[in-house]
Amino acid sequence: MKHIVVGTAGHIDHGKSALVKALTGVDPDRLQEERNRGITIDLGFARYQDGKTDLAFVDVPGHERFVRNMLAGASGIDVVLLVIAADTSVMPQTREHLDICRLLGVTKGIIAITKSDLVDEDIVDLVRLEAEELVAGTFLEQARIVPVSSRTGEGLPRLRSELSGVADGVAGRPVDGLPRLPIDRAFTLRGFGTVVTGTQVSGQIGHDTDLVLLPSERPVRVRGLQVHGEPTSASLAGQRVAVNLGGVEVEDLRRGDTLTTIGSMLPTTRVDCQVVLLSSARELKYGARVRFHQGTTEVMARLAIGPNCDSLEGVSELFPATLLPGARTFVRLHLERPVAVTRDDRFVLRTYSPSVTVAGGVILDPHPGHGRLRTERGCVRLRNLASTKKDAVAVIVSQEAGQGISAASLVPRIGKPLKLIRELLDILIGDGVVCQVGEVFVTKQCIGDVSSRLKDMVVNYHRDYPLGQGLPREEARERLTKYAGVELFQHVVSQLVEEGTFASGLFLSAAGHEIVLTEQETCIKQRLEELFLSAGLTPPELKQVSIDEAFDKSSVDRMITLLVREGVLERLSSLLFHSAVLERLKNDVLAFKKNDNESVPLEMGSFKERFGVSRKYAIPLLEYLDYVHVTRRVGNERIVV
Ligand SMILES: Nc1nc2c(ncn2[C@@H]2O[C@H](COP(=O)(O)OP(=O)(O)OP(=O)(O)O)[C@@H](O)[C@H]2O)c(=O)[nH]1
Ligand SMILES: [Mg+2]
Repeated sequence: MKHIVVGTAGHIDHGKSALVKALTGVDPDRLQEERNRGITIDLGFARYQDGKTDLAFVDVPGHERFVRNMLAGASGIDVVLLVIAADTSVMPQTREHLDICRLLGVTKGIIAITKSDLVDEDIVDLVRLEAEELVAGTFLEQARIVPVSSRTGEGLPRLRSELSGVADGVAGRPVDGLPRLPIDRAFTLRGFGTVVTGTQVSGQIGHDTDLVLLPSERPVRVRGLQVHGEPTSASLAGQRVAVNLGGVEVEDLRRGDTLTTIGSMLPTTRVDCQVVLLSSARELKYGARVRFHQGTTEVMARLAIGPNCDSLEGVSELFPATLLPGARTFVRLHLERPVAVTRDDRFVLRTYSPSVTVAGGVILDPHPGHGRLRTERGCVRLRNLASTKKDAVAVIVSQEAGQGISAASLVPRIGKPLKLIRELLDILIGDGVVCQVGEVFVTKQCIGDVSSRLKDMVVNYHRDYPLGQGLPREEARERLTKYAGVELFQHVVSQLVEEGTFASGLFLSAAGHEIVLTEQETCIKQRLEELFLSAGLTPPELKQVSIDEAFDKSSVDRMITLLVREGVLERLSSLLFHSAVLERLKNDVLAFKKNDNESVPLEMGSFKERFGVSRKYAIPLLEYLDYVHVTRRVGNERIVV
């Protein structure tokens, strides 16, 4: 069974509801108020089957005050049934509804000239001409025009057959997309609880699926499902769906909410998009407050105008101050309430007051950040976003810079399932544009940028600290926080070590970097070594180290640091010893043991006496011997082990 959603469109009182009733046998005007007043206020639903096709009808109100309801119904339809009454012909909402269908990207439809029983054939022909003129240049240009009378039934069989013909040409929607149902109605059904309905935009929703309501991000569970009025275990894209929900009260739901799976979409208050202003509309100024209609949502928005989509000539044209009729322009919409939208979503803009449909567009990035729009860079970004999905992924990855972005986080940005995102990332990796670093993806350019920053930092370090052993990793990472997340930083360091640019080690230093000493420094170093060697176990205190008045203190200190780093000198608490001296001490102490393997006691007193040192030296030296496992403390005693 093929499922098609047909939406009515047309001016008030032109016979839309009567036609739906004549076709389906069901009166779509279900509200008492609608029946009393004889007008449609809110969406109505009906259906009939024709062979293997199930046609679901969404009947919309024609009254100009209820265009917002019309918009909620028109989103998600496959075919529009544009209704024009033979006795009054084309009227304002005929035009507005047609504009809306165009802006929402509806591609198929039929024109019904209703109330044909009220006029003679000449008038029908005149209305046909006016209809043709109206739809010239639109998606309905080639549409069939069928005169009908809901009162006499004339023309209905032909209309049914034309509808089936159009339905045959409707391509099935992909069911492997993200599950998504914009809610157009929510009510309580006795014995069931909360029920919501809508036209499913994409994907599949199954029984017992855990879903999330957006923008509230409230988790809910599917307790039951109906498609076109029949119970089912799963609903698919393109179907009219009723979902019995667990975990939510009807008061917590409203038209415009979206039902989707966790992680598929995120609420947003800022979107970058491409819009086109209707040729019939007045220009829209920068900052204008407009009504944003997407799916079944309506929210107020402010317009920030970006670059013109098409023109490259002249800066004033590239960054227009107003949206001009007919022009395609990139804009950023600042929404006054969070909504669940994603890339490729079509929307309609209406002026605030009076409410008139003026523009439509498509979303390019549902989470654009704060990057500038009206710059050359902003322009390049938007053009790439408007290009292929692959280019859009590359733009978003580059926007996340050194922090990178995971494949899962790209899902709500691109509005496509993880599998497709991974495929796009693989292509970008193959193209050499993007790299995977741990869990995240970053552009190759960004890696190159971090890498050259790091190399510069190390070069500068060696210049500023010629005797330094290298830039501490942690310091480098902190200084690069703005440019690289932890994962990227580690990646770049390993890469630089691997390719032989950096030496491996705790500190970051250029491979092959050698410490070059001045003649004076070499001399100081040598003299220091001699001094500590000859001082043996009783070296001078650090403060008192003096080799020659001629040498400045800081050079001496630097050479001491260098000798310590090279392992020539060893620091034992506040004293420095030559390593050869300590080595000799170790051997001398071990020699106490002679040949037997028994432990020999070693007391402070005997140590002082044997090595001729005072307590000041004996304490650190004995602790050192413990440390290197030559001696061991047992209670208050110390033994040679
Ligand atoms: N003579 C005649 N009257 C019709 C026909 N179709 C509708 N009507 C009458 O036209 C009036 C309006 O019809 P509706 O079907 O409610 O019009 P609508 O387009 O749904 O109006 P809204 O939903 O309010 O925009 C009703 O009184 C209908 O009985 C028709 O084919 N012939
Ligand atoms: Mg109606």
